[in-house]
Amino acid sequence: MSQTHFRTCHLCEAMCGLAITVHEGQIREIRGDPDDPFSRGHICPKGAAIGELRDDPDRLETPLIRGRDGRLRPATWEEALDLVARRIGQIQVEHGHDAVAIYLGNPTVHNHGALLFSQAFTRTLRTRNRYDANSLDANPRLLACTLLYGDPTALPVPDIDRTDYLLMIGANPAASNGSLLSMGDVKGRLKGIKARGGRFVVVDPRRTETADWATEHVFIRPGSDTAFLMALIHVLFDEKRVRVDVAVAEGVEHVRAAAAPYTPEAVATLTGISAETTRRIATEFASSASAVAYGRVGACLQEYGTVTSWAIDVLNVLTGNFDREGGLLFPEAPIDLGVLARRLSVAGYGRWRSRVRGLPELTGLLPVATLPDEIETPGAGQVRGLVVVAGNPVRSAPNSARFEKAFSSLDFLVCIDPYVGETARLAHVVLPPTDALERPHMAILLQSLAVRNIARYSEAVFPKKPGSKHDWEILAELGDRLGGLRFGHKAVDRIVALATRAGVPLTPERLLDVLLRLGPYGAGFIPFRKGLTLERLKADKHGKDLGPLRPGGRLRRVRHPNHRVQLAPPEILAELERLLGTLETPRDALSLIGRRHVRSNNSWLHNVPSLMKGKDRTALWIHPNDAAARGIATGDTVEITSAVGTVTSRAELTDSIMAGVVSLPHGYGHAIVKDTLRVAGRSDAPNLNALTDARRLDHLSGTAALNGIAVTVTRSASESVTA
Ligand SMILES: Nc1nc2c(c(=O)[nH]1)N[C@H]1C(S)=C(S)[C@@H](COP(=O)(O)OP(=O)(O)OC[C@H]3O[C@@H](n4cnc5c(=O)[nH]c(N)nc54)[C@H](O)[C@@H]3O)O[C@H]1N2
Ligand SMILES: Nc1nc2c(c(=O)[nH]1)N[C@H]1C(S)=C(S)[C@@H](COP(=O)(O)OP(=O)(O)OC[C@H]3O[C@@H](n4cnc5c(=O)[nH]c(N)nc54)[C@H](O)[C@@H]3O)O[C@H]1N2
Ligand code: SF4
Ligand SMILES: [Mo]
Repeated sequence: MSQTHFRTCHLCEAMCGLAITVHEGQIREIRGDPDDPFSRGHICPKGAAIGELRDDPDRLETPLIRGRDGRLRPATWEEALDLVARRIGQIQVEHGHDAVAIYLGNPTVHNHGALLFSQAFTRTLRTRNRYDANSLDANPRLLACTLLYGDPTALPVPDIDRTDYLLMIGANPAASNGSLLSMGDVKGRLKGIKARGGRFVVVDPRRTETADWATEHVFIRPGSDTAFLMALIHVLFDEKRVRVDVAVAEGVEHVRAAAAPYTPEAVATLTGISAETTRRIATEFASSASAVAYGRVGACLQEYGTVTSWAIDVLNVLTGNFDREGGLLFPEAPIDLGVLARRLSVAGYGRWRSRVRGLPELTGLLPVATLPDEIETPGAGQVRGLVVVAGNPVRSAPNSARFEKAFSSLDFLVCIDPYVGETARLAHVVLPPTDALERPHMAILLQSLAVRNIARYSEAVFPKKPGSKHDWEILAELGDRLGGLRFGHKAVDRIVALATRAGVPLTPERLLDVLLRLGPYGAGFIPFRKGLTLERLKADKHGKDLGPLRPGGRLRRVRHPNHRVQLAPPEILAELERLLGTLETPRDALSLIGRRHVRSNNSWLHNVPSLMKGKDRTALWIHPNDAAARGIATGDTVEITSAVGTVTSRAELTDSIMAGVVSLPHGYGHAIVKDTLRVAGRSDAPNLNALTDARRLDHLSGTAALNGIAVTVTRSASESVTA
């Protein structure tokens, strides 16, 4: 008998509805669910391959412990969990709480059990050395929103379905399927802009797959976006196109003054964009019936990432497109994470600083780029133990060699991970969780970033295998051994303790039910009252459409006095001063940027055979002029050298990349794990982060500037390619 399960895909932010047909315990077919109101039947190759992750023979089935011979050997859960708790306890007793650090990787975002329980586990450790993948990704935007709106969870999204003009800066949703912006059916939605007569302009050093759906593509030099955006803002003031209600925002005059020196002419050399193009884009943006600017990884992972993210939102506010249909809107998700974040004191910036480099915390987490400094620098608070939950910093963070060396020197490293990848390879203990299809799924975070208000909860497709544990169970059991999980909020912790004693222990599902009941569509705790509860949501197999985004979110989400947007935070103005001094900096070196492909996902989907098929997609892309100047032809082996390392790659000539810019895919460098990731290990693609530099950070947020790396590229004498 076959059965079809409907489920939200957990692999990326698009939240596609999948229809998974299972026959006798095996997946027979995976299709897009045409009845999913959000994704409308859309699916990508990763969603179709989701079952291969569960069946992967390299997936761990038992915990691993490093033996005296230095090898990882299978162990029982009791043995492994006891050991982890004992070692963490010992290190903290001897050296203090901060001597144990924790790093939360990207997949925790797509796993509500891990997301909620890692919050509690982090607090249980009572360490200030907490890090997450946002400091390799979204923190510039989170900080910009903290400064503008007073809350890192106040993240408005572009109203893609209704806008007349989309200005997209450093994002490639055709490959990534969107980020900090959840939009099922990405292609349909983005192509829809042009189809309804709107404009869609992509600003990117590469003419991307997304640019093919746009009405215009503009090349920009990596890292120069702030200058470009300030020039757009300059033109708005210059041409008297600023339309902002004083009740909505304050600081307009400071922005005017700050933008004054940034004439389109002054920034043209730095950006590579002609003054004429800059003026035209500003004018067209401001005169569209509605318009919205949006930026993502390309905008964030640069030295002025926070200012760039700020300027993007400022452009929206100054043109009257903030909190308005067709512009920027705050979603109303079924679970209000803002409330939770405030209760748990997540919201905040600079409340403490990292010990060695003095980098600020944001949302209670420190920039991971400095973790090796914290491990290698002696003194009180030196990190000696590390817990990695669903992360691979040895590939995802800048300067991999440094991470590898620092992690190898740890007294104790535990990874909660289904694979022995580049980071887990260095661990003393590896704790493997169940596969995603063996657990229920609710994309609680992404529903707060969606272009329509939606709610969806999916049941597990398969029962979990006997003796296996979900991520949250692993975290809960470790928490128990360390004296009990705690959220660090007195009332919450008391309720959890009382309930546990009464035989109702905390589970992700119980927490979801409470959060849904308390949310904006919730039933509360009054029996028979209308509204969402977990049970009721379960009945909606294809998900629940809660309607289009609505204006008015400013009053709910902006936390500054009178709900007014603060356009001119002093931190930002100071950065703009600093930037002014660099406008004339000559750039001789080639500038290296990363890229994503739809069949890949950060560093960990390369072990899926069907996704690795097809022609090689990992070459160094280089413009024909730059190649000619170096005697390089397509297929040649080249050496790429930065301030921190050298890698070899094949070269591929393409005019889809701007002259002066080269590109490598991010997330590779698997040759070193060829015995434990046997499919991924066959790829000889180099590791991009062997070249990135942990010293190059966005000043305000401490986020690694992983793009725009100065490199030299030379034709290699030898023909062998190594990772
Ligand atoms: N140069 C460069 N570097 C980058 C980027 C870039 O564009 N350029 N992008 C950055 C970005 S945006 C991000 S988000 C980071 C990501 O950085 P990380 O989160 O550190 O790395 P991932 O590659 O996502 O690795 C995820 C790990 O989690 C494991 N995993 C997968 N599913 C689960 C699960 O359900 N439970 C558990 N416990 N483990 C699981 C995988 O096996 C893998 O080891 O990388 C960043 N690094
Ligand atoms: N298939 C796939 N999907 C993914 C992922 C994946 O690895 N693979 N990763 C997921 C994650 S964790 C994230 S955060 C999102 C990221 O989602 P996106 O940000 O949409 O993805 P990227 O492909 O990194 O797009 C960044 C774009 O910025 C450009 N760029 C680089 N430097 C600059 C610059 O200085 N200025 C400008 N203007 N542009 C620049 C790049 O050429 C690239 O086109 O994708 C998510 N989805
Ligand atoms: S686009 Fe993202 S959510 Fe949709 S099927 Fe692909 S990986 Fe899954
Ligand atoms: Mo990311």
